[in-house]
Amino acid sequence: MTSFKVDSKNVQYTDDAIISTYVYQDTRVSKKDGQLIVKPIEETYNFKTETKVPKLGIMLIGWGGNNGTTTTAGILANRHKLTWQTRTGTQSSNYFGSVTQASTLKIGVDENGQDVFIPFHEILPMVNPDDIVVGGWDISSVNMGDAMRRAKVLEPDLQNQLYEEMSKMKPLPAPYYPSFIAANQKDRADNVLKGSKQDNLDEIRKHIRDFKKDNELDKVVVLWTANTERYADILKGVNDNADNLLNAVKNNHEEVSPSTIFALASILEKTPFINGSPQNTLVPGVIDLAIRENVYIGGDDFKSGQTKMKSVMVDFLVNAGIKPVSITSYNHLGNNDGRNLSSPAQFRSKEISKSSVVDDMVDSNKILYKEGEHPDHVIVIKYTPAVGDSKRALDEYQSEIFMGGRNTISMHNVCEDSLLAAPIIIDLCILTELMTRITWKKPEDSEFKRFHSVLSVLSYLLKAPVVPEGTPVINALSKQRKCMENIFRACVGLPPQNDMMLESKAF
Ligand code: NAI
Ligand code: DG6
Repeated sequence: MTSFKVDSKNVQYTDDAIISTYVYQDTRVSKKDGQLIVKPIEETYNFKTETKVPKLGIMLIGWGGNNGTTTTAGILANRHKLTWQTRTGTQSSNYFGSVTQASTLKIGVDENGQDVFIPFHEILPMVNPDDIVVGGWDISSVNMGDAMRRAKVLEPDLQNQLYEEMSKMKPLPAPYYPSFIAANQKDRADNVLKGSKQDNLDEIRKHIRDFKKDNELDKVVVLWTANTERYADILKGVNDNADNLLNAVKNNHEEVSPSTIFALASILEKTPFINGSPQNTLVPGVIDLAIRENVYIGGDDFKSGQTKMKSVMVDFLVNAGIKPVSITSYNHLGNNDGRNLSSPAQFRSKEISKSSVVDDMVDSNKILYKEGEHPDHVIVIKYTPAVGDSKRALDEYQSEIFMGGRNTISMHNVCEDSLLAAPIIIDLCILTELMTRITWKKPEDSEFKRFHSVLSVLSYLLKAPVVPEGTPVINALSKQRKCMENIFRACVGLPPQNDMMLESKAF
């Protein structure tokens, strides 16, 4: 159970669930005679959260890469409470950068008018990352100990402490269809599944079943953190719906990518699937199948550094009435991700996912932007081997200010890319698992049901959030966080965080 209890008639705690009644207050807008008619509405929902935390396993595709090894090492280091020596002193394990593990949320105000915060992960019962069993696939056969050394991300003393345990972990073989990732990755591909695409799909399904059984897991989440692929063409009769896509796999169609094979295998095994890279793994046929099988999917592309800043900076500028007219973003990095992205088709996938990240903020302000107007937005990524995983991001925001003036903000951001991504991977898996335990209904319904299969509640962690068809994409970071926080508050019968603080103003 959680460290707090809500004392309200809207919440019921049973032996195995928290059941809440929540009145959703919103406004509906229509237009009449050129005027907006705004109507407050109220809808009552019931939420049920199963409180038994399962034994969770995560299977990472691209396990032997920088993100895969760093995530695994991070979980193990925390589990064993390791400390290690660095140039500047002793460092202990932590989950900094994880919104569930290292951020807090305000639960209320005490009798002295002071805010009371709890760790984010206490709002509802969540899996402790220390307990997660990690496994996965890689087209490279290198064991996880050597793969961690190859990644050159973690301090040598920590690597040495983890090497023995990690070197016993071996990535499962994976499908390698060379046209999807850069030609410069070919040398890594020595752990490859043979046979047709259908054989590969069946084999991966078996891997998921075996992993679950061998580790006595209650649940598994599968997450793609392998190389960025090129976009797959969306073809009528091939990947436009579930049946066509499953047929295309049977026919070994060339436009079915490895990541789509993994997504299909996961969905058919009733296992949630998350895409952490920018390519269009979640083609219409995958989304269709997920809805049909009632399985959660999420994507695309982890939102780690530069884009997180962008979704804060542009939100701030536009909400301050300042008009960004150009955003020019450079990256250079020297890890294997950067090497893969030096190939044009793979760079294009990343360019697409990095380009749409301010659309909702720009579209929200018709005072600053005319219909269809958009800031210039340029994305450049260069491969510079010498900087390794230490990505450098340089951004220039040029904005129009009062009376035609110009304001230029420049940023230079340096950090180890995988140390930003690993906590995001952990959050995505923990939150996805939590969502499998939350159901909802209207008071008049007899049965609780799941949310839409496309998990847009994960948007905070993703650069180009995939959302249910016809629903808005939200990129602004503060809104994305509020959405998560307020949904979880609703599950314990609490109103949304409103920040009005009337109690300290209305004396
Ligand atoms: P990496 O290149 O170090 O690791 C990728 C791994 O995937 C490699 O070990 C490779 O052998 C493996 N791989 C390639 N194709 C595969 C397949 N079909 N099946 C199984 N394994 C396969 O890259 P890194 O740095 O770990 O990044 C992984 C992905 O995450 C990239 O697509 C990157 O763009 C994306 N990403 C990374 C972010 C970060 O901050 N590090 C943020 C956003 C996205
Ligand atoms: C170069 O852009 C490498 C990429 O994998 C990025 O590191 C990744 O997409 C993170 O991007 P961002 O914009 O969230 O920092």
